[in-house]
Amino acid sequence: MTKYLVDAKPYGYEFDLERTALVIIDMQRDFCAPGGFGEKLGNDITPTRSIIEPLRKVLDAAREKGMFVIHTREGHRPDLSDCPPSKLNRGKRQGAGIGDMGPMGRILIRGEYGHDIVDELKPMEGEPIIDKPGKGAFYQTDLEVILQNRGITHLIVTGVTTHVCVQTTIREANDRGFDCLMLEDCTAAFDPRDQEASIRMINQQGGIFGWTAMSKNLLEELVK
Ligand code: TIU
Repeated sequence: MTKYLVDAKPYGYEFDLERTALVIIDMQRDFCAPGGFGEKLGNDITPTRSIIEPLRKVLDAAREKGMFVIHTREGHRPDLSDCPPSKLNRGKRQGAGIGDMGPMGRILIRGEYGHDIVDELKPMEGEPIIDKPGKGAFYQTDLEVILQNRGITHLIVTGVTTHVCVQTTIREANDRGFDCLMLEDCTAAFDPRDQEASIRMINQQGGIFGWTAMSKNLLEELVK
């Protein structure tokens, strides 16, 4: 086992390379490009775009080390049969109807251009893509069994948005016994207050849901 110790809050995050996965949540055009779901909900997408570059560095380092990498995408079947009416109705009230036509195709629909992952973070062969209907990556997906089969116990979690899909996934993972490190500068919320609050919610009370750290702390450790 190759052991690492990352300077993190509330204390050092220790992991074995072979038992750790880098999880990249929903880095889809629908959250990071103009005209997508994120922007249609009334948000400024500058923060979600700004993490593409630091995240790319982490992804490169993880691939270099042979760390297991997993990508997720939020989205639905074209006939919307897997989209709860409640989710559909709330999106419509906000002017962001799931399935509505936008500049990148139908919003949050699998197979559409806007639903796919941004070019800079395109998955490589062998890196599973988890298509999820909800905010949490464990809900109604095969993520847990994929992690179990690989002997994964630790997750380094990145992506968007911090207060919605990233937090929900970390909470789900924590209850399933995974030790999660969230990278503060490789996650983004549309509002900086949500980013700050999310970081505090995770690492408070002795690491109630997990750890947080800046990506440079992980990168410094990985090059050793
Ligand atoms: N709206 C919002 O902040 N996020 C989502 O709806 N999905 C994800 O976080 N991926």
